[in-house]
Amino acid sequence: MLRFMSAGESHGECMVGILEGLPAGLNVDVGFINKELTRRQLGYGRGGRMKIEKDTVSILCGIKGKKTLGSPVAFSIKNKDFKINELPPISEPRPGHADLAGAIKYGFSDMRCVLERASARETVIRVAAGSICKILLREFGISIQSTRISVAGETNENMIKEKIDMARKQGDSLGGVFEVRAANVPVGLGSYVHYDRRLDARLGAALMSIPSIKAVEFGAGFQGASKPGSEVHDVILYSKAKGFYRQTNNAGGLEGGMSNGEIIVARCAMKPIATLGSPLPSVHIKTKKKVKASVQRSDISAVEAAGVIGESMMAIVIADAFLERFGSDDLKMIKKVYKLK
Ligand code: EPS
Repeated sequence: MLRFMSAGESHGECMVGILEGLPAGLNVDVGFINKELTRRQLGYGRGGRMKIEKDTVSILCGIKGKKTLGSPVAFSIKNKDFKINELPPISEPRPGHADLAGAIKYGFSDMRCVLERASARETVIRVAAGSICKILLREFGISIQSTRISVAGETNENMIKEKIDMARKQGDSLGGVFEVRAANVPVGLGSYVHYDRRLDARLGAALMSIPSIKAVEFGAGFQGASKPGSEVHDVILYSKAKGFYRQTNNAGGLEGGMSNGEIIVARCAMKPIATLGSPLPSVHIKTKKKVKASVQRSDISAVEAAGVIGESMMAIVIADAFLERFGSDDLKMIKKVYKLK
């Protein structure tokens, strides 16, 4: 089993992660991890923090030379904007953010204590872990990519920029939709035997866990619900060169909780970021008086970056399911088993 955990606050000293369950003998290309971290920082509409940070990973444990040892891999990313103890307290919860529920849950009156960990800064560690999983998956020809489909319902690049500029001027924020695709995934990852083994359930949970994601669909998703079965199910074909394959991919590469060999296609809906330059009404956490929600430095829109995070979450889940199916100790052995599949 591949396990992943992170720790770190947005303005703390650093973000740290542990990825456990990788096979021994995997060559970890730190340059590739750093490229992925840079991709997470990009996209029109990102905020001021991205001008401060230049995220780069330090591998702390689990690697000798450049190769994994089979032991847990630990890594860290420094926060240049390390100032957690100098930042002022926050008493005006932002609608749409973890602020209020988090403060009630943990008994804080200063919501700084919530937002520091609830911040999407944490996703930097997911991308570091996900890129290590991508390195593993590419040994087997599996690749994962994302595209931003729309921002605030708009698909044209220039119009998207205009919408983001307008939102910035008006102190607003914008959500959108991105798609993540995994190609060359072998048949049979996941299982139909229990809810928690289903690959679609595992992918769904991983993608839903990305901050601001409010909906995930696979393949034809919601559209499939309004069509007859004869128009939705993917006809099975066979050729010597391809083996079994499908005429269409409405299932998004997933049938019965398993990969079916077609491209896995997930689409995620991201709500607009909760921090607004022109804040919504709220209630002061102590006085209970009407106030405006707090305004923090933030992004206007981060749909492209969320796509990169989506790739990482997909990579972690697919790597886990892959190791489950083909073995997980020694990369050489896994390659032998994989050839026999
Ligand atoms: C982010 C870091 C944060 C935010 C953003 C994403 O940094 P700061 O709070 O210092 O500006 O820019 O997080 C949010 C929008 C949020 O609501 O949490 C990052 O590294 O991705």
